[in-house]
Amino acid sequence: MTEKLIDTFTSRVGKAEIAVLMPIHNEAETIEKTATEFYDVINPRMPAELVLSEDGSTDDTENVINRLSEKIPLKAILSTSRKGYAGGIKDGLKLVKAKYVLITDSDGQQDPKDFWKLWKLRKNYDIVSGWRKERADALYRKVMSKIFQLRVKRAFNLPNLMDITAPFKLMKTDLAREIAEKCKYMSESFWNEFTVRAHVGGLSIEEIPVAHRLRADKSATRVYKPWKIPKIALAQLTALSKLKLELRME
Ligand SMILES: Nc1nc2c(ncn2[C@@H]2O[C@H](COP(=O)(O)OP(=O)(O)O)[C@@H](O)[C@H]2O)c(=O)[nH]1
Ligand SMILES: [Mg+2]
Repeated sequence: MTEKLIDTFTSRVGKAEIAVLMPIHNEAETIEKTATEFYDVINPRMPAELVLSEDGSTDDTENVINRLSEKIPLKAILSTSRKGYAGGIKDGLKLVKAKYVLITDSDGQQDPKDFWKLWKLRKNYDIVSGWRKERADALYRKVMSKIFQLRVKRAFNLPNLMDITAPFKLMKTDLAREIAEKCKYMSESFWNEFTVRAHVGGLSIEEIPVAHRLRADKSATRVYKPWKIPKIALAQLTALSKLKLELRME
């Protein structure tokens, strides 16, 4: 695996209170638009440390990020081998210097304007999470997600959260790092494991309704391809058992 770091942020901006971290895999069509949209929405009011965590892309993503780093200040980690969603987030968090981090998908499904709704509440809760009230995903994807979230909620006695896996979460960076480092079973269902560990650790979680849009390139999910569903479902159930076992043993 070869890894490359880009940093046009530190010399041009230096410091920021908020970082926006995006995991990226094969997003050549979307990443420029998504990152620029976040930059344009947050930057007029305060500097934002954009951190792009890319791995394993086989399209033009790397070149797009290289070019983008000349246009807007950002940090990026680019890796030739795929780390999975969880791996991308964990490695991206290592680059973050800001006190708070918004972790959001890079495919344009989240609306950057919703950031301000979460930001207002950052001091009231440990984690502020965007609830996709009207989720713009394929039906099979929504059903699968709902069923697994219900199982997770039941298994760990979680409060009645509406959208555990919402990929739009704001929290202190130290906290994000601490919980993410513990997550080891659910790579693709990362937010399920993350939320369970946060709950077990006694953290407060608040959900705020946010918009959810079609992918910016109108393509399908990078992770939950229909033909991968049986394998993913099995992996999720195995991971759930392992997590149960670990947390019961503590
Ligand atoms: N770094 C990294 N990001 C990934 C990986 N797989 C998916 N992503 C990113 O994670 C986000 C969610 O993926 P997506 O396919 O949209 O999943 P869905 O929205 O849950 O259906 C997107 O921004 C992807 O680019 C991966 O292996 N590594
Ligand atoms: Mg998506």
